[in-house]
Amino acid sequence: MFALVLVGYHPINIQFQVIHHFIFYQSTHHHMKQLSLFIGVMLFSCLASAQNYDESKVGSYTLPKILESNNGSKINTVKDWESERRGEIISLFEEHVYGQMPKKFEQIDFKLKNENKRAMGGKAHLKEIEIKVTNNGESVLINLLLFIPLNLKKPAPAFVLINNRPHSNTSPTRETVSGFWPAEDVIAAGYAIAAFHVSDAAPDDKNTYQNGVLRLYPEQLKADNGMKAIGAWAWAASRVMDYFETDKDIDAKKVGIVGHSRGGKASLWAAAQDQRFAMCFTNNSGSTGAALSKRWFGETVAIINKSFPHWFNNNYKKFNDNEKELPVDQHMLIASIAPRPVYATNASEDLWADPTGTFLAMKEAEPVYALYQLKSRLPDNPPPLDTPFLKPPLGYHNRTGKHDLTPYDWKQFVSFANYYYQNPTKK
Ligand code: GTR
Repeated sequence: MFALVLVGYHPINIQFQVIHHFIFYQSTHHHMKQLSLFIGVMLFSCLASAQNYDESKVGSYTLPKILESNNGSKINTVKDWESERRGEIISLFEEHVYGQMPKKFEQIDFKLKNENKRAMGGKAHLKEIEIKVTNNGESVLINLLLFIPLNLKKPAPAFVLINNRPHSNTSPTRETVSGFWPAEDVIAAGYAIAAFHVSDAAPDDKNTYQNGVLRLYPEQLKADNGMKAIGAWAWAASRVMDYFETDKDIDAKKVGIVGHSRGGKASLWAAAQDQRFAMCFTNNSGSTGAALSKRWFGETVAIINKSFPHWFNNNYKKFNDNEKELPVDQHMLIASIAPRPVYATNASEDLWADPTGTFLAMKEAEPVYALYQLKSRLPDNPPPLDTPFLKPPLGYHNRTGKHDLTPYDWKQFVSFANYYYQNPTKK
């Protein structure tokens, strides 16, 4: 046991050597060997996955230059940005983080499975649509739930949630009403609200994530830069957009994509890839979402890849405990959505998702909005709790409380969208 006590005082490589030495040379009895192997592995994995919650330990880091192309030339204009740098950034994220985004498929069909023209006590029109996409002899079904406000000028602007929580959060009958998707509030504000569940696109499981969109694109599974679950969820969001373009009740030019946590990573990637999304809302999205990875605060690349190997491509694993080599950081993903507005959130009890790193990533995206003459209204430093910044192009708040998506968060999303579209209830 002496060797194990020592472990806590040594740098990680030495720790491993000490554990290894202890396990294989010091313990002679068979059971003792097994026990010490167990303890050693547990200890090693805890140490290897250590996260930092101390701002003073963040240290210095260098972010890749957002306004400089891969060949070193300066990006000074919208034209340079759009013709050169934006595409480079999307390719870097495809190659090293989220994987390729297949754009082609053979067929897409929309079937209205159920509707209620007087849902929510006569306040909304409910539509349940099955989106069937076929490619390569395989099909995937994405079930879309949609409420459209009645008694308002059509077409309606809309919010779509990438739902990564139980289906009961998005009840079509409204027998259960959840703060995660407060559809009544959003309808009352004059917006349509929609949701689809991530499991239709890619089950959120390392053994079965292939059983969805990836059946249509089997080649992706063989490529180190191939799409995985987060990519599949973002791909499905784009198919929802394909549907909206056919529904005369929806203003397809005013669709905001919303996601919480892992869903918020996907909402950013969806909006970056698909410029038809008018706005992006990324709630508590943290590591590989809206937070800077190179700060090494809260959840790290190594931790997320270890816990969720099915979210990001194989190449991303090369950056485990090696964030400094990443040719991108998450401010570039936010910036790739410009000039369209992005709203990011955090929660005070969710240091895992690095509130400060999220705020800083938003700030680091500002120069790209400035190319479009869009002045960010974010303050210079992380704002106090419960103080939303609601004027586009970049919005932010850090809510008191836990890691969650709540009616408070949605209320700010609606206000931010109102600024952008001018309040639809007032039209
Ligand atoms: C956590 C994960 C986060 C976030 C979260 C969630 O376990 O570490 O990156 O995605 O799950 O989706 O709620």
